[in-house]
Amino acid sequence: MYIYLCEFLLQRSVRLTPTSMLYAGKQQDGAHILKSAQYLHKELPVRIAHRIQGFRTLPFIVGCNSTILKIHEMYIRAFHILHEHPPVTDHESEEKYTEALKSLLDDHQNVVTMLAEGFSECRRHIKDESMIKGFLDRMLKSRLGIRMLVEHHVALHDEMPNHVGIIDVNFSPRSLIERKAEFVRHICQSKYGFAPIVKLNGHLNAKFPYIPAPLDYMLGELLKNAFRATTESHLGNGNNAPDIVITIANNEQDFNIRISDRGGGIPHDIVDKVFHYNFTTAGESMEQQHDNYLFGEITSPSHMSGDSPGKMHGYGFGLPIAKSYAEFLGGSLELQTMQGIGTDVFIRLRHIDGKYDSYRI
Ligand code: ADP
Ligand code: K
Ligand code: MG
Repeated sequence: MYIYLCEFLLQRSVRLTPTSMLYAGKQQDGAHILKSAQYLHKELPVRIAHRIQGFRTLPFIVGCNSTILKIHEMYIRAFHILHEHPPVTDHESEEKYTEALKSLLDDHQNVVTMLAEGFSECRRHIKDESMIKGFLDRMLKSRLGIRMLVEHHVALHDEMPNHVGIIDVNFSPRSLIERKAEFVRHICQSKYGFAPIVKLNGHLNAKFPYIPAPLDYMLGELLKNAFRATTESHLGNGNNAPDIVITIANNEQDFNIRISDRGGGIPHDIVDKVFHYNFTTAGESMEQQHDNYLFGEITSPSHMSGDSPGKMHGYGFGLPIAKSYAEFLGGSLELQTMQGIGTDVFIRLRHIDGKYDSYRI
């Protein structure tokens, strides 16, 4: 095993631009699907070998944690399945390969939750915060990239209107935000008996090609935070809960989303820690103890991120994951808070329409 892992670690990963995925012409005979499968057949073992290597370099105390060990084994299994899979040469072998990919997507669905659980169990033994951050950032970005490629390949088989694989050629940030806000609002309402209203402004009519899934996930995390802060700072005074205001700004190069809440802001003594993996204030107050519906069971309609965001609350993974996804997508996530008033989160994301450099998946 070790020997042929090394061989893959030496190979260079070939990363694609979303633009090349968008314009990789569609052929009637399905040749584009065959080509996509052949690319994955070569590429995925290389990427997975690097993940396995990452697990091997974790400090002993972390690597021995039973949950972390389980994920490590899942990656070894995926490596074997994909590496030993016969080459894709025709329609029939492509179908078999795609079936194997689909079942791996399912098997790995909960990896983020498992990572959050595993690290929450063992990270108190680790003094070196940057080591953990380095491992998790690499792990989560790489996993996102792999899932985007595989989901894209699977989606190339479907004929979704306005879509090329996972790319929505007519993406509207407004409709995604509205859908997501409605979703979180509804759950908040049924839990607390009230929920703030979400107002949108800015470039509401903006439409452009984009891959919505990772953004869908990020918005879910950020909205959960904004709803939680707003409701918890207005308990017993729900009718006066201030709106959450979201602004969309679109330009040639990128687009920005600002989420402004008036949920009281983030206290001085913790503001430097909110981007640390596993840092959370959940569970501190009574309200939060029984609140595992709003922040405990939200299931994202997107399966791109592959985890049940429901279980994410309380693990303190929301902000650091959203930031690392934004960076993977050629952008950034920044937060500004005014203690006593509220918090603004800014997401900046690169376009993928090919007019400017984008990112590679
Ligand atoms: P979690 O939501 O699981 O606690 P996050 O990484 O999403 O993890 O957030 C970490 C912490 O940052 C939260 O527990 C909360 O204390 C604080 N926080 C995040 N967003 C906000 C916000 N909009 N207003 C106030 N506090 C926030
Ligand atoms: K956190
Ligand atoms: Mg959160």
